[in-house]
Formats: sequence, C-alpha cells, structure tokens
Amino acid sequence: MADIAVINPRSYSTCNVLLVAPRFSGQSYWNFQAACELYGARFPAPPLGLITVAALLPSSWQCRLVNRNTEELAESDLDWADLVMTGGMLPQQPDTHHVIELAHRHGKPVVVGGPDATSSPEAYAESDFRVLGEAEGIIGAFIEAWESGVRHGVFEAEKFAIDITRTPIPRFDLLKRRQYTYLGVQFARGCPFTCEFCDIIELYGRVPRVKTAEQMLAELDHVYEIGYRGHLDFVDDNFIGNKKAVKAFLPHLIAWQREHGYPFEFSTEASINLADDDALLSLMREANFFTIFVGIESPDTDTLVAMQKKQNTRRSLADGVHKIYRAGIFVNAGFIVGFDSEKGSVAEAMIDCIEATSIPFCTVGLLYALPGTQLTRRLEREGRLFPPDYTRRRMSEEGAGDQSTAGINFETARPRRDILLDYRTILARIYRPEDFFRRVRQVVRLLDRPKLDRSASRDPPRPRFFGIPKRDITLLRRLLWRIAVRQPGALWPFCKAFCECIRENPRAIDYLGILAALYLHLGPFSRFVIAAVDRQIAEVDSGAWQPPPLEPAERAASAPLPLTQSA
Ligand code: B12
Ligand code: SF4
Repeated sequence: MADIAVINPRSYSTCNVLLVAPRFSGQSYWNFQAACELYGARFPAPPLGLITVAALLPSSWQCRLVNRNTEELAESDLDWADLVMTGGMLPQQPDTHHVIELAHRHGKPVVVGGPDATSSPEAYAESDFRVLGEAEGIIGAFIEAWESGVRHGVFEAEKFAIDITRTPIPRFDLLKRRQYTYLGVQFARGCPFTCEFCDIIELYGRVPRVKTAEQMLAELDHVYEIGYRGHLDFVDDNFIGNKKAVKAFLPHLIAWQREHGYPFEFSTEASINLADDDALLSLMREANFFTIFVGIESPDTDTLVAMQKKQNTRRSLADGVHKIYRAGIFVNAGFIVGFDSEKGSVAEAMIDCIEATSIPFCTVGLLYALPGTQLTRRLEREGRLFPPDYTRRRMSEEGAGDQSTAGINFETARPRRDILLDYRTILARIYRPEDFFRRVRQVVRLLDRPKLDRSASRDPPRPRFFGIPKRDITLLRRLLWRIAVRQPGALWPFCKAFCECIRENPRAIDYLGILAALYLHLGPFSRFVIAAVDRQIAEVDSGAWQPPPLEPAERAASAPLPLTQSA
C-alpha cells in the first residue's frame, strides 16, 4: 500500500481529473435552502472529502471540481476529463450512479470513493475503480496502477491506520466560495464512544487521530490567505474525542485568532461531556466557537444505555446545555425515535427534554440503520433489516433525503404506526413558531458571547450605517421580508425575540439572526416531513404498507460480531 506522503517523486504523466460532488437526493434537514438564499449562497458546505482527494493527486494532474448541488455538470467538463472522480454519502448514491452513467456515455473512466462507497462497495459495482476508505492510505496505489495502464480495480485502505498528520491542505482553491455559507476543516477523525447506531466508529475508528497544531494553523493560514472570513466548521466526528490533544491545540488556535483579529468563528460536533470540563469550555469560548452539534438522541435512560450512549446518562441534560450557552456557545442537537427499548410513547418526554434544554434547532429523526454499524449487524442477525432497495426506492420515488423521511428501515419492536405518530407529534410541537422562538429567547437570554479583541485585524473596516454594519442591515431586511411573506405566523414571535435580544443581550443578536434564518428552512421542512409521515400512517392504517421481504436471520448470523464496550 502506498502512502501519499512518500509517493515516489518521479514525474507523473498528465491527467485531467474531473471531481464531481453528486447531488443530494430529496429534501433534508441539512440543505437549508431558504437560509442559503438569505445569505446569497447555493448550498451550505463544500465537499471537503473531494478537495482533500484533489490535494493528494500528483501536481502534474489538473483538477476541476463540479458540485452538482450548486451547478450543472456541463458536457464540456466531461469532454475535458481523462478521469472522473466522484462519491459521497448515502443520499448522494442515486446521483453518483447518474454521474457514472454520464461519464461512461462520454467514454470516461470513473473512480468512486468516499463514505458510502466504503460502507457499501457493492452498490457501485459499475464504476471502473473503487478506491475505498481514507484516501491518504490508498490513493498512491491507485495512482501507480493508473500510471501503469490499469483501468479497473478495487483499492482499499487499511482501516484506522492512516496518519492524518500527513494529510495535505485540501484544495480550497478549487471551490467557488460564494456558493457556500461556510467552509469546513478537519482536526480529528474517529470517536472513543460506542453508540450502536453510529457508523463513524466503523469508518474512522475508536481512537481519535488528530492533526498537529502547525498543520492545522497552516490550513487556517491558507483559508485566510485565499480571502475567506467568517464561519468555519470543524467537521470532526467528536471534536473533544481526544481531550488531551484538543486542549493542547486550542491555545495555538486562540493565539492565531488573536493575531489575525478573529477572522473566523467556529462550529463543530461534540459529546455532551464537554459540559463537565470547565477548562475545555473556556478554551473553546476563547477560540470563538459559537455553536456545537450534540447527539442527545433520547431522554430515556434505558434507551441510552441500550444504544451504548452512556455518556448521556447520569446527568441533567438541561444543566449541561445551559452551561454551554453560558460559555457563549449555542447548542444544536440530534434526537432519534424508533429504538427497540422504547417502552411506549416517547413523544411527551422528548418534547419536555427539548423544552427543558431550550435547544431551538433539533434534528429529530427516525432511527436509520446505516450500513456497517453494530445496529445493522444486530438487525441482520435478528432477520429484521430491510434490504438496501427499500431505501433506494424511498430516495428515488418519495424524495427521502435523510433519516427524517428514509428512517426505520427495519422491522420495529413496537408498532410502526406508534413510532410514526410519536415522530409527527414531536415535529408538530417543536417547530410551531411560538415554541421555536420561545426556545430562541431562552438561548438569547443565556448566551454569554465573549467580547473579542479584533484590533489586530488587517481587513478594511466594514461599511456602517449609524454604527451598524451595512451587511447586517441588509440581512435583517431580507430576513424580515422572508419571514413576513413565507412564514407570517413566525413574524410576531421573531419580533418579540428580536426586541428582547436588543434590550437584554445585544451581543447575541447575530446568533438570533442565524437561528431565525434556520427557521426559514425548518418551519416548511417540518411541515413537509409531517405530511410524508401522515401518508405513511395512512398507508399503515389502510394496509397498503407492507414490509419488504426480509433477509432470513440464519444467513445473516455469520455477520461479524458487534464491537464490544472495551476501548
Ligand atoms: C460534515 C458532515 C456532514 C455535513 C455536510 C457537509 C457537506 N460537505 O455537504 C452535514 C451536516 C450537512 C451532513 C449531513 C448528513 N450526513 Co454527514 N457527515 C459529515 C462528516 C461529519 C464530515 C464530512 C467531512 O467533511 N469529512 C472530512 C473528509 C476529509 O473525510 P471524507 O469525506 O470521509 O473523505 C475521505 C475519504 O472518505 C475519501 N474520499 C471522500 N470522497 C472521495 C471520493 C473519491 C473519488 C475517493 C477516491 C476518495 C474519497 O478520501 C477522503 C480523505 O481521506 C462525516 C463524517 C466524517 N468524519 O467524515 C459525516 C457523514 C459523511 N455523514 C453521514 C450521513 C449519513 C449524513 C446524513 C445522511 C445524515 C446525518 N448524519 O445527519 C446527512 C444527509 C445530508 C443531506 N441529505 O443533505 C455519514 C455517511 C454514511 C454513508 N454510508 O454514506 C457520515 C460518514 C457519518 C455520519 N453518520 O454522519 N454531514
Ligand atoms: S458520540 Fe457520536 S460520533 Fe461518537 S460513537 Fe456516539 S454517535 Fe458516534
């Protein structure tokens, strides 16, 4: 297996590589279409995986990136290419097939890679090459094979063994930055926990691997030098997975931010035990983290224990979340309905938990057994897992784009109808405008944003009108207009929250704006999901819904055993 950092310095031929980010299918919590429009963008985030792959290719190979979520793939791009590289997540699978077909029609060979191809390589059998796993560990072998004239093959990286301190700076220069609301960077891969439904630990391992501080700062320097300012997301699976390493890195990040006058504000994913660590919280505050995504999953302790998410038990979630607010960081959270251990309705308990923690943006989803997880292996052994075609059909026929509409791809323990009913009850309540903005008001009251010293900034001062940045005035005007026209029911709750924020905590105003912009997507999206779930309930009631034929339990009994709790 070749390691990219030691790729033979011999000269390579030339090759025109067309990197194509496939379109996400259907509707999703995550496309934030209305919020993107508000900021003048086309899609939330760029494909970091593909631009990392581009950085691993020989410098004599020319790269061009087309993101089908933001632009069309032109015939001329395909004509230009010698090789097409594509791949992404499960909801990108249908479009990846489309891209392969288009490329083949133009006589161009295709390399597929990325998380979905790694989890389900059999789904991409028609591609010419499958380059699986973390590209740093295998792309060298592919390049050598390509150079020697090989035109088909499967290349697989050794799992969890890639030294990411040798990962190059992603090719941010390939992006049309204005198409996105934020950019992503990565500090760590992997997570030490063992949640049963999680594919992170299967793809990236349970020992978080981190980049060096110098490497990370070089990446920030690069993003800064190409002129980007604003929101940067650390896409880490669990930013605090290796607390020692992150605590060693954050002082460097803080110093870098100070020296540059705080050009970036950060978001990331972290486990709730962040709230237990005052030192870490204050370092993240100082570095200018403004939001984190936390997997809360369920308010029910037995369910958390059964899913092996013990880090969320033995604690007051509300106290933990509010403590994070007081550190100046607002919390978004994931919740899941449909676990076997749910003894009866979970709707009221989940709504109470969301209210008590006062988290405005909650991705409440239906449990989805992702390929390669402990959950999938258990359901297979029990003969309860629906075949992959079930999800493919829902993606292509019903516009399912994530776990909210594609969810429960298995025979449930309690009646399917009850789970669906719980789900629609929760969505209908938490995304009522008055409920959403009540939680926003609570955040705005608690959010203690730091006062940042921007004196070292080398950027020209932003144009202002009566002391207020002109851009903020434009955004507020657009936001008000959109709420009034598209979601009139949210206008008064928003205005109340706005006035309260100006009066009590003006430093939180930007974040109120962000949450309100998210609501432009979440309000209509929750109604879209409720309508889809209502259709599913009606199908169950009428008997039209029938589970697909299941794999017999005996065949799956030979599947690998699940991970144990040990590290
Ligand atoms: C950031 C992120 C998002 C962002 C999107 C970012 C974007 N650009 O659009 C958001 C929050 C929107 C998101 C949403 C979802 N996500 Co997501 N996401 C991630 C996360 C945390 C980081 C992605 C990233 O940038 N990684 C950094 C890059 C460097 O790593 P990488 O992409 O793996 O790339 C490496 C290799 O895979 C490979 N590679 C990648 N592409 C290619 C292409 C070729 C040709 C080759 C050769 C190699 C190759 O080389 C790279 C370098 O080693 C990953 C987990 C992870 N650690 O990667 C999950 C992950 C990709 N998401 C996943 C899922 C399931 C989803 C959702 C469907 C559900 C969910 N988790 O909520 C939604 C659906 C989105 C939608 N419908 O719009 C799964 C995918 C599983 C699968 N089998 O496909 C992952 C793996 C984990 C998870 N459960 O969240 N996600
Ligand atoms: S804490 Fe998050 S990333 Fe870690 S195993 Fe659990 S679900 Fe996966």
